[in-house]
Amino acid sequence: MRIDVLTVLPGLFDCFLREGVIGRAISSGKVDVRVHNLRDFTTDKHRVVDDVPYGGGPGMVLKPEPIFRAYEELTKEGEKPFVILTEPWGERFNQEMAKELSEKPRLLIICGRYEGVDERVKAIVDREVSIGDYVLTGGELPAMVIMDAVLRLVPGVLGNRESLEADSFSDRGLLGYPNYTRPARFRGMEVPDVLLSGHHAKIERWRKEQSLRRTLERRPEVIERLKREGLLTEEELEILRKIEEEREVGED
Ligand code: JE8
Repeated sequence: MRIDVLTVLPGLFDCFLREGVIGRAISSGKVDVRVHNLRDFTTDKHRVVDDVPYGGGPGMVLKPEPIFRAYEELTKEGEKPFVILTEPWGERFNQEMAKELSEKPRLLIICGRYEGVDERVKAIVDREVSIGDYVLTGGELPAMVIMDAVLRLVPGVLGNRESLEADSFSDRGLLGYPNYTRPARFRGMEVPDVLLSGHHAKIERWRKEQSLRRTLERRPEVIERLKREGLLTEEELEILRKIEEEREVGED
């Protein structure tokens, strides 16, 4: 997979693309990520990328010309990229979108700044994406969030140390189970005995129960949806009945 990123702040991406899982995936050549400075696509001496908004109002708007020039330059060779624009009111990013994007051969992520991009830029955008209902100072962090969630799904990127199988959200939106590692007792807090038992069936059952319990507590709407769509196994339904009975007893 190749990802091109267009931004006025390329330096923000340095550590993200050098460290950790993403850094290793790039250095090993499993993925190709290229960050482009929008100012390199200006033609004036001062490398101007923004201007005041028509109609007045606060702040500045990113001009369309440098973005279109960059798009035309970057799409001269190779496959046409799927173009993403990060902005506060875009389509909400989630695991399903991450999976969909991870299957595309090439992405171009345009990072807005200031008050955003000129509306005419949307003519080259395939999807406007938001990472949540809060306002950030620009589109670069959202671009890194999107790249992190997408690239980890590219085959070969996650090594043996990480695993997709037990991925929370990937399993029908269920939340993950609690994790523990050594020591078995830390400041009076014990690791659950079942995890020390070596009994894999019991451990799997405990983890399933913890995942359902956590999802019921924090995302009850996910449990309701899975029930409605018949996407829970008999074992999971039985566990949920037990949890709900415990809660009723606890409330009496
Ligand atoms: C951005 C953003 C995403 C999210 C993304 C791109 C470009 C006062 N103004 C600040 C209001 C409009 C946005 C201005 C800052 N900004 C924010 C985001 C985002 N994806 N989930 N929150 N914020 C840009 C400029």
